Amino acid sequence: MGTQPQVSDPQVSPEVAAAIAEGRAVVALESTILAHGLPPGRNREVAARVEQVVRDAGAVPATIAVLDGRPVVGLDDRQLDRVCDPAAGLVKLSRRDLGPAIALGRDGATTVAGTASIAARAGVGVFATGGLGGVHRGAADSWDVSADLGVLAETPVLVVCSGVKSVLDIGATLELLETSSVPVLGYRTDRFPAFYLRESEFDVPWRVDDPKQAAAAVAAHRAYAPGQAGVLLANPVPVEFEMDRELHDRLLADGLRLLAERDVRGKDVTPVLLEHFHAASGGVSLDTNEQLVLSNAKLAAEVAVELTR
Ligand code: PSU
Ligand code: MN
Repeated sequence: MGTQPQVSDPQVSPEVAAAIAEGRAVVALESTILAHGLPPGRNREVAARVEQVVRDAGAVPATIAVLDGRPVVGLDDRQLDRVCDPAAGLVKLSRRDLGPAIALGRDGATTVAGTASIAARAGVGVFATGGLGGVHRGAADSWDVSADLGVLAETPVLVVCSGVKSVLDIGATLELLETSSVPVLGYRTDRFPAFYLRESEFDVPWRVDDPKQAAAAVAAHRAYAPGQAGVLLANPVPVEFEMDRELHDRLLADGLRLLAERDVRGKDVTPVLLEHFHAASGGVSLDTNEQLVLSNAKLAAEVAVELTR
């Protein structure tokens, strides 16, 4: 066997590295939502606000991306500018894309799957985002199932999100999470949230009512599924920012039609749908999206703080 080329460790910012070394709370944040989920301008504002919310709750934010082929944990202001600049042309990186992107020295924004993999390697166990990827409608024909699900099953990271979008097959997504032994915790809810809406028609298997309970469940699960213990904490969008159901249903129907008409596939499906929601709702969906991300970041920080006790 020949010698293997050296693969470098992630570049961890000094602030994040110090927090990890001292056992203080750190919250990982993804960059696909910035580069491909929110429009230019707004994305940079959201990036700053989300980090501030994490700080206000007593944790250190670590936004993650791959820049010049180097996974970066804890982007600085200039790196955040770059991720949020459409002219920088970042590609979307799921876990399967990390190897090639690193090897070829590329720039990319990481999905939940990509971010969780890098976070775990850096020793960060709590992660906040907007929505998790899932099983797409019609997956029986298209086989379109987000890698987020498989990665969560194998990666010891808590993902705090507002459930999955109703553009997905929520029932099938929950079934796959059950098969994968990923605990799904509803935060102060008995129903699994549907991103823009506080409730889907599906129940959560477990409910927790404060960050302490959530942290205890994560710690106990980690002890019994070491090394592969992803957990999902599903936090509904704050009630005052929930989308009107009629508007939601109309956007959804139009969005699904658009996908079929344009024959959109693969990694483009989620960004195209998001863009449709933002454009067709005149920005209403953007406010909902921003507020749920802020709420998830705050909760993730609170749970991360509990986990350090
Ligand atoms: N769902 C959202 N907003 C997002 C995403 C999902 O409501 O921005 C992004 C996340 O980065 C997620 C990814 O990990 O899309 C899933 O993409 P795919 O379905 O191609 O696996
Ligand atoms: Mn997909």
